[in-house]
Amino acid sequence: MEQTFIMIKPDGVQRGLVGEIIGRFEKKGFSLKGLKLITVERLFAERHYADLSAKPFFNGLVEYIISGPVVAMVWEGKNVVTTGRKIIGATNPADSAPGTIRGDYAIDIGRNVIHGSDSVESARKEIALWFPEGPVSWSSSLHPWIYE
Ligand code: FUP
Repeated sequence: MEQTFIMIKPDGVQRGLVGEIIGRFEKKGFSLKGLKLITVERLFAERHYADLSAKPFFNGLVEYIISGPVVAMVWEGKNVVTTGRKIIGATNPADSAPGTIRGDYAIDIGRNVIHGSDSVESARKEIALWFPEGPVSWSSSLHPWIYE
């Protein structure tokens, strides 16, 4: 089953949005397979965002990510990468639809509350980086009520 890496950024943690965000993924029917509250170091944040290292906003982005604890998670389910991105909403909250996490809780692109992997391949890399010990292996007893 497909997995994705979801991170509640420092603003989401500071603003008390952790429960709300986890609830949205849970209520959708996805399964939580990894979860930790962690403050990462600069080099780690730079590795996570390595693809963006040439962008003018890179340093500010890294400063933001290391400014406080984040909640790192692995979520599993059918099409969870694409559907997770839909639940999160467009990168710039000015364009995120109401009903999405960024659409409901964010205003500025540099404080957009949450990260979600943009492809199955990125998810694989990000899960390996953030969860070197591997996700937790368990099976939800709700599966027959969620999948036909
Ligand atoms: P996303 O996949 O939605 O997280 O978007 P990107 O990978 O393009 O960007 C990663 C993060 O960089 C965004 F969540 C916010 C930040 N960013 C800026 O601060 N300014 C920009 O112009 C673009 C992105």
